[in-house]
Amino acid sequence: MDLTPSSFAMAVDAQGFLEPWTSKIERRLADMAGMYADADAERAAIAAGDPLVYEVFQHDMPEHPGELVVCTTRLYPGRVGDEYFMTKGHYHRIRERAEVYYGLAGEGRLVVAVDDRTDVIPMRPGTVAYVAPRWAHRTVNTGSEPFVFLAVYHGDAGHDYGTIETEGFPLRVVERDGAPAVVESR
Ligand code: S6P
Ligand code: ZN
Repeated sequence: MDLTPSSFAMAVDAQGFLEPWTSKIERRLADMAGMYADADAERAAIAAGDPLVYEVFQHDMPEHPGELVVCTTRLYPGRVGDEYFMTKGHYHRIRERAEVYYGLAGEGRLVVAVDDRTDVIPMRPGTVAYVAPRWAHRTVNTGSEPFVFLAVYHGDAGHDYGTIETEGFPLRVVERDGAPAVVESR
């Protein structure tokens, strides 16, 4: 592995299109089936066309702790029942790996959890959010436009989705009387 990579520049626009990117992830609702509280609404939305929930453009780097991966997420507006579109959410596989998010467009929430602690961080363009080591993190689009943000994390961090798939997140962000509200997961 080349541990002395070239220094270089990337470009990102306000819609989160990153150049150059080396991998792209598209997640449709069926790719995260079982994560929304309203299973009937989730099934109906998948049957009705399985909407694109989010895309990630990433510039991959060697899996080395000294490297930094840069990526952008475009999380589309929408709901499943009363629950806003969200990312799957994950822990980093190496738990002691932090991450920085920078809001580019739209509005949303960064929901974080560790042990019995939780926090919900509002994000809008210009917000710099710090995800501390060990905290699970998930983003939620509470607006009517794509919620777009840039993320930077260590090359060796990896992703643990399985723990969230099994245990879920302790909080959900839902629409109540036309506004976002945070409720405990049952
Ligand atoms: C990576 C970082 C983000 C997410 C992306 C999608 O560590 O936290 O780039 O990967 O927002 O979310 P998820 O939970 O499907 O990876
Ligand atoms: Zn992460």
